[in-house]
Amino acid sequence: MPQPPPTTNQDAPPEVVVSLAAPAFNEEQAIEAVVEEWKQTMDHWGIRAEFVICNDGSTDRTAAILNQLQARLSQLRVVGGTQNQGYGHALTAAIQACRGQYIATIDSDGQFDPAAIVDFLKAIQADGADGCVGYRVKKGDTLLRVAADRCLNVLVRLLFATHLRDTNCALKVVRRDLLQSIRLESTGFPLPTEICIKLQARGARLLERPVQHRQRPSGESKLKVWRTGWRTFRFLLYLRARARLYRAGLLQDF
Ligand SMILES: Nc1nc2c(ncn2[C@@H]2O[C@H](COP(=O)(O)OP(=O)(O)OP(=O)(O)O)[C@@H](O)[C@H]2O)c(=O)[nH]1
Ligand SMILES: [Mg+2]
Repeated sequence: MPQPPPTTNQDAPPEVVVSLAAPAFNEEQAIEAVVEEWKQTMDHWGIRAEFVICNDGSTDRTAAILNQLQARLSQLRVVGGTQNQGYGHALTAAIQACRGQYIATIDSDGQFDPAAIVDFLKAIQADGADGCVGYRVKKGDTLLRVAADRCLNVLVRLLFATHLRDTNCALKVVRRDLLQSIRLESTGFPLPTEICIKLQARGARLLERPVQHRQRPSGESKLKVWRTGWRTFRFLLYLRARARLYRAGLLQDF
């Protein structure tokens, strides 16, 4: 069983090893089974975990289901308001509310097997790394989505000289103190990529592990490929400009 690392963070409850941080928007068909799967997996491996979900303005029964789940699962905390502010905004709110030694970012639609988090924690512990990021094998997506992700990874490598294979894979485990200290700006789908770029700029040592990616079991995708692609492109150029100013000493924070 992965043990918590030594921490200097006084406010960290030492008993929580990992906080699963996830956004949820209109996931009424999946959310209960997903949270149950998280709990069963963490219990099976004897890992003390908490689940932090940001639901911002779902128009279906997601909020009601989460309320019922919260009443019987003490590890579950739900954050977020009534106004929908986007994937990145929601995931950042969940990250900021986490209290475990590590934060595992994950989607709430059931596309990722939570057992991968156990695998990541073991790898981090064996290596002493700061975090571990997933790369999706046999991606459960359409050809267009797979192609778009490949283009994104090439672009990120060119602009930021990163060695990482799948920066926009939502599944990552990172030391909480490190992740919470990073200024995250993306309110949309580029957030997992922004996390990788900024961790790398901090000199974080990151491992990579393969993760299975299931097809969305139910509900609807919130990602519109062309719109997201264009917004991601603009955001990466903005980040690149900031990175240059930071390296030139003209910005205090990247
Ligand atoms: N709170 C919140 N969650 C969101 C928002 N947009 C997406 N999500 C959640 O973020 C996760 C990823 O969104 P998806 O639409 O599944 O995106 P994706 O996995 O790239 O797309 P698919 O593979 O088609 O499912 C899911 O758990 C969504 O419920 C949002 O605006 N607010
Ligand atoms: Mg999905």
